[in-house]
Amino acid sequence: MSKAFKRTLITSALPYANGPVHIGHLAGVYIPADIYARYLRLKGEEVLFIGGSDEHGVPIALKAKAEGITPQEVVDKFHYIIKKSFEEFGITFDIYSRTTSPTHHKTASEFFKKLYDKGEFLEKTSEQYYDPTAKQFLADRYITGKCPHCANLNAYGDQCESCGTSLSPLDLIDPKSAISGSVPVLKETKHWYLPLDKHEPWLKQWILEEHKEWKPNVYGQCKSWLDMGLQPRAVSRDLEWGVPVPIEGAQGKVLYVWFDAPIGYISNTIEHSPNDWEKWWKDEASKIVCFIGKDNIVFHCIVFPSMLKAEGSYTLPENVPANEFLNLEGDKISTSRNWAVWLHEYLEEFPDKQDVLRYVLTANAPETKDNDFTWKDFQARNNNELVAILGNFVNRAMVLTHKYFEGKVPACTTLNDYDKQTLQEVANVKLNLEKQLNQYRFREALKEAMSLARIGNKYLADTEPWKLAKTDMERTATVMNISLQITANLAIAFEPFLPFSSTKIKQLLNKQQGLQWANLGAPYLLEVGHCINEPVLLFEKIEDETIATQVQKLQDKKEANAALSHQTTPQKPNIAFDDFSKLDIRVGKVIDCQKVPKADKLLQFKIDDGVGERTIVSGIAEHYAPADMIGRNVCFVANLEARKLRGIESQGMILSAEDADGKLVLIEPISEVKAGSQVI
Ligand code: B3M
Ligand code: ZN
Repeated sequence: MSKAFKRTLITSALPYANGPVHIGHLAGVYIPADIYARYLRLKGEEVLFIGGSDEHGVPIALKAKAEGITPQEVVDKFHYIIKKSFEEFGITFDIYSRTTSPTHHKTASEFFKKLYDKGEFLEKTSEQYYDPTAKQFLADRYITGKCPHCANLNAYGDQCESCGTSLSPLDLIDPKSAISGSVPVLKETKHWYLPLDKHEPWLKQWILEEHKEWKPNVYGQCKSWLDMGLQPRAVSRDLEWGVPVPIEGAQGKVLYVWFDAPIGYISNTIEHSPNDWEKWWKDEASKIVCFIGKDNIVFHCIVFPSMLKAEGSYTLPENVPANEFLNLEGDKISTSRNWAVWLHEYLEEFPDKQDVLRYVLTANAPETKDNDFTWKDFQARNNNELVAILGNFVNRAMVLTHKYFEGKVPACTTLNDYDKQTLQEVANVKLNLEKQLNQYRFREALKEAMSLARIGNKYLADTEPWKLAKTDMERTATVMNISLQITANLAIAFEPFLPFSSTKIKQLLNKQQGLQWANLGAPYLLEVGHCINEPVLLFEKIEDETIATQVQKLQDKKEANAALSHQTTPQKPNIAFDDFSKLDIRVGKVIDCQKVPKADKLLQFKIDDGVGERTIVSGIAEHYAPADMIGRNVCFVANLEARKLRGIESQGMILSAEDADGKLVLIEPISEVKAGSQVI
């Protein structure tokens, strides 16, 4: 922990370029990484902050196939959308590149080759599913079938997205190739494996003994992997899309996406600093910190370090501050179910409110456990914290200075004990803030920054300069000087968290220089006589209607999802009782039933409706045999306008229930009732 480092390399997980980024990405990885990078830069430290898109892997290839475009077209589309979102939210990557870049292909390829030449891989032949029609091996994701746990018919060979169970392709019932639909066969194929079992002893020492300071969620997950014992992991795949395996006889094989993606951190460093990239990766004095989400822990703490160790010339990560997951209104965020608040959509609805989201996602960050984002909490934190505490204090300091001192910083003459105590509290914030930031506790750190605004508010409330100004201008001047010094301190303290607001405070104060981290806590940031600008509100209240709109939008998404997955059809809008009473539903007895010629779905019924016979054509031929219908009591809409189906006039509609899979079941009274009885 107490190692002295000269510089810090910050990496953040490379998001898959198969969809835009959402609040979960921001909260879990990019905001904490950005806060850390900004903090270190503000301290004047040497920092390199690496980002980029992860553009390989089966889901991208699969998406391309489904949309009839190339994988390159898929990633081209999303790479730029993602990159733009990050820029808009002020994520200060020094480079945001991509794993389809030539530099990355070269770097990943050479990395593999070096390990291969050093004999660091095992070569193994095993049986894997092969599509005889498409003539290719099938990655786990390319095989679908019935889930053995929940009977979902569209489970993948690696996971059932319906019940969340991890699967292997051999678990699937009735497997099918997602490429051709044909039944796959088992066939032998050769792959290269990283023998993690061989790396286990040093990994245990390195993580369990030497990195006890890692966050408990990270340490705990590593420990349980290590306790279970590690197995060799394949680092190649039979696939067209990716970095080709750079050895003879490996046609049709690429590096496994989880082998090439972390090398992306290295490639992007090379792309950024081609001449001195090695100082970031190969000098013990560089501290490497990897920000990721919890599903990536094993790859960053066990697989990637083993790759680096096997290569031999790299430094290992010093810390991997992984976050847990952020849920949305009580449900897991999901790209495929469109259950997310997308960053580009947020900005359309809340233009210029990047900092509000940055604030809420930090204050509620899933640092130690999964957390929930709700629009109500978003509103409450904006209105009760940003507006009422931070914005309110800054505004009062500005307005009162204009009111009593024509917008000039007044002189601070004599400090009384209360002033001194307040300034001491202001000075104390720095240490507390640093302590939290150094331990990657960004929620707590944000609370510390906020405590500075609370100190300011309390100071104004206790000293009441609006009353003092009536009798004692000298004292008023001191109070306003101190209040403005606190405002300048806020610009520093919030810079890592709320960069846009920090810039605004600096503009309000008309002060761009001298607000580095080193000065945080100082009571002399603004010199006497300095002119400040006109007050402008930093934050605005978010009204109930705005929040109701967002909640409704999510509700609509939920209903659309339910309709899509056939789980429940969304309920139709309410109708008046009068509308309902217009329906005349009756019980009828089936006298005769025939198939309608040349119509697969239709049955022609003859029904005793209590007063006579009527003909009704119904689309249930796939569910019932005509002979089984005779003598049954059915319910039918009696007053539906007659219409012709296949030339037969249908005088009503027979009612049935439809289940999630489209199966139709006739509605029948539970005991005998006279034909013609009304259903009420
Ligand atoms: N693309 C998974 C993810 O986005 C993966 C991270 C790669 S980091 C090297 O969660
Ligand atoms: Zn399942």
